[in-house]
Amino acid sequence: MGNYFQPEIETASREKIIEIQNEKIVKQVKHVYENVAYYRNLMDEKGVKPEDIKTIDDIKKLPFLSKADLRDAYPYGLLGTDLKDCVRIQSTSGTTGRRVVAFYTQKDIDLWEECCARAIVAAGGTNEDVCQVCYGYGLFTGGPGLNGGSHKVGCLTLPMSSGNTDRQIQFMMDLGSTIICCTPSYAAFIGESLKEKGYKPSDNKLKAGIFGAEPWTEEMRKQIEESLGIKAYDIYGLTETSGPGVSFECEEQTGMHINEDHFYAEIIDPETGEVLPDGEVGELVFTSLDKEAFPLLRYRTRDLCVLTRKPCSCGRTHVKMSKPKGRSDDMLIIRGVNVFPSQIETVLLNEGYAPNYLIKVGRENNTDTLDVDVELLPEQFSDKVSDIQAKEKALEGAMRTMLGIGPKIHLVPPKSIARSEGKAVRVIDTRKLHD
Ligand code: DLL
Repeated sequence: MGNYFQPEIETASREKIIEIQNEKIVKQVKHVYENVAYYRNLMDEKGVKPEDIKTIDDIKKLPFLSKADLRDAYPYGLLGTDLKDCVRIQSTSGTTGRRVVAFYTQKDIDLWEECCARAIVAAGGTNEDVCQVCYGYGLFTGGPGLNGGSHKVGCLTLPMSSGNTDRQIQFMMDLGSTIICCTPSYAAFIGESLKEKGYKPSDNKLKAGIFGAEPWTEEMRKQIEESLGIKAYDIYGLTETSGPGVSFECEEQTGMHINEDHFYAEIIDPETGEVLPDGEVGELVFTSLDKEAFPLLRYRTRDLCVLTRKPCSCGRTHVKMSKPKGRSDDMLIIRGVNVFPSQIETVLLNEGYAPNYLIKVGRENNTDTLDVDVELLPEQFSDKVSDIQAKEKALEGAMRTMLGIGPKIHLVPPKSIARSEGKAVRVIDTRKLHD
């Protein structure tokens, strides 16, 4: 049995959870129908009235919301309260062509921070910890969310934000940080920088890391755990539903517990919209059960994963989601074959390379091309061309086995691929420019 931030709810019986969800969904649908004209219209088009929603199972009757709806309704169209009741916005970077602006009342922020506090406690956090938050602060939800959670747990919080890695390391060492929160790619970079400065993993006081905001593989977890000397926990969330803390890993690390008292999760077939049973891979859909200012119902995340309700040794009863395999829109279709960047990462780390790579997809003579730049570690570097070529061939073979198609591998010198301080950019797909 672990420690919990809110034991009554985190270990509540299934009956109790369903009772809470039944009660909240009725209230929430009424709130949305009365206050969000955009969604009221979608419900009217579907012929669904708030009275039709009597239990959480009735949620299937409601229409979905998608990124396209968010774009259409930008900026105020999905607001559920008066602006005077909102105290903050957060937003996404908009790098994938979408800019989401989410609104929060004070209550929304309190509940969000509680979700992050649950994640920190699940990773072993207490008020004796020093929690270094190096997710970006500002519009991105990572910094503010974990910062708020860390305060609620009572940790000494270091609001570092991302970047300035020398300063991160200095504070980590001087103030004895015990928990670090950042993207997994930045954690890998911090590990690399520590080593370069001559520190061993045992030289720092870190015990746990809370990493998310981008897909990362089990191989990457192992690599980070070794380089920092910690246990690495996954955390998931998205701006549309609040930010980090929608779900988080406990010590069992077999999936992330979804905070089911606040977020109702469904898995659907992305093609047909049909709800799939536990255990099947599909698109994750969330309903915010109690958000006031930005109350999205049946929001399609595009993240692909699996739900499981197997009992967990940590004592938490909330449903677990698997690590997202990637977003359905991150999946590359190359010469008809589905390729996830995470598969490429798995091969690279298994073959002894560092997680510094860049996937380049293009089109030549109407055929898709797949090239991967892979950075050599200093000890792998050789100035003999034949050595490098042999390594490239070996890696191409391993990739072909995993992916079903063979990419062209280019081994590049140490330090030649840009490091990430936030969400790593791992793929450049120039086909899109010509489509
Ligand atoms: O990335 C919120 C967050 C901040 C989560 C810090 C965890 C830690 P967005 O920028 O809106 O919000 O991006 C959300 O990132 O739909 C997933 O595709 C991806 N994502 C988030 N967490 C994970 C994770 C934040 N643990 C999008 N594993 C989501 C894989 C993740 N993908």
